[in-house]
Amino acid sequence: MTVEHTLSIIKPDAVAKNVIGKIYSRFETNGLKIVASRMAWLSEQEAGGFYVVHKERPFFKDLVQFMISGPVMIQVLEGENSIAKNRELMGATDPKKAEAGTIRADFAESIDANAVHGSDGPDTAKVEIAYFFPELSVFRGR
Ligand code: IDP
Ligand code: MG
Repeated sequence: MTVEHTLSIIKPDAVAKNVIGKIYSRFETNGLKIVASRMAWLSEQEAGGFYVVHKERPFFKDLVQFMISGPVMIQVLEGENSIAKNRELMGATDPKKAEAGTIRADFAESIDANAVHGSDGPDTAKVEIAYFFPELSVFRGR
């Protein structure tokens, strides 16, 4: 297995709930290392650019408004199989369908406010890491 990097975001709902540390602890106890991080209050343009793949979806406008409703914590996670591992720890997009013990089951309220983002594959991980950490070429999926 190869060491991968993936982009994770703790969304405004989870930051407001004061559970950054609890979510970081899930990463750390499951073999994912935080190798870059920064807190940011995204602009509409930054959030819209990040979610551009969802531009035509009916929920796009609400998603962007939610993502700019407060600060977010953005991190690069490193580890074997980290992309799939992080998705597993996150749980299903809709917290009501997320497995018990996952981040979304434990910390999220709804499909709109669902606590975390995680890259869904090697290509998106590469693009998303470069989007928020353009200076860290070492983490661009190599
Ligand atoms: P993911 O975050 O689990 O990868 P995506 O399908 O990539 O899910 O959707 C991105 C984000 O858009 C979700 O995390 C969620 O916040 C929001 N979203 C997805 N589907 C819906 C929906 O049907 N209604 C409202 N918001 C949605
Ligand atoms: Mg996604």
